[in-house]
Amino acid sequence: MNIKKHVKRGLWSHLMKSGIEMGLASIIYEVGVASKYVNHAMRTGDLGLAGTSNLYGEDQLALDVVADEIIKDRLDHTGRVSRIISEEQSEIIIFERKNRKGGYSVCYDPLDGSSLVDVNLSVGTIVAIYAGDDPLQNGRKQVGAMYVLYGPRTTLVYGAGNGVHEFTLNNLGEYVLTQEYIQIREQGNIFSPGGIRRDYLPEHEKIVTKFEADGYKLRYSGGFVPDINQILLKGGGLFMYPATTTAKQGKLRLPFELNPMAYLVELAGGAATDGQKPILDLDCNDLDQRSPVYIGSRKEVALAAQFFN
Ligand code: P6P
Repeated sequence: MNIKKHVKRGLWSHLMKSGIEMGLASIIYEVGVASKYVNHAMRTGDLGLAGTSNLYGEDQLALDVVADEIIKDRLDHTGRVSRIISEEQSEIIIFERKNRKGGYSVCYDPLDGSSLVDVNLSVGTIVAIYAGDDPLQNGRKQVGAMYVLYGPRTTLVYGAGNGVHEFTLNNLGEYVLTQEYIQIREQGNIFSPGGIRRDYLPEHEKIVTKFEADGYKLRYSGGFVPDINQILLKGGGLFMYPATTTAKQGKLRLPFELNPMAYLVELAGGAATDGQKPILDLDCNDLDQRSPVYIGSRKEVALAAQFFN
């Protein structure tokens, strides 16, 4: 039996063959290690409240806090990360420099959409990686980004300048390559409207009406990671979370939700804007900076932009 065709390429082997710098590879790999513990905690642990709240005044689930601690610990373990921003932390965390040459900074959302876990819907970890000691950089400066989707299958998607690749966690606890050089179609057939219709501003109201009139299917799970993953892997489309009358800057955070997903979507041939300007060109000045977002297939992002001009 030719064993080779049954042994798929693992995450570390793929990272090594990709030629990316060892420190960056170890960060991506260690987030993969952390995700296995997060995955386990989610499927076996207590989902109660942690009795604390984050920067946004949101009650932290025990799972949010556990996921944040696990990922923070693994990033520290790499010895190559000097500063991190986490959705669960209220300030930039600095790791003392243990002879860390060529450090990286990481922005991450440990468990985006975590409140969906207790109704058994999919959630995810989102990570942006920068060279140097500043995690609040313009998204275009990212050297890599990734997400882990905890769904019926646990999958890890990463990009570091040379394609976007998907790995699936197998029963042996290994991430094995399942899709390589993922490309988003120029045009799709699904759309995620975001927000609450009564709060829409006129431009977004017209965009949503247009996509409905053109027969796009509405797909919106309440989880950014599964919704983006569907667009990335199932033929394109458009995810939106708009500015509204109650949230002029929208809801999603630039450092650890929008920048990493915009990096991956652009690397896969898609686009991501705030309605007009590319997400990756927005200056990132605050941990809790938000922006409206239109992200997915180039044709649909361009169509939405027409309503803002
Ligand atoms: P809404 C989850 O809380 C999240 O940050 C994203 O994962 C998701 O896309 C969005 O908020 C959903 O927001 O207002 O529809 O519940």
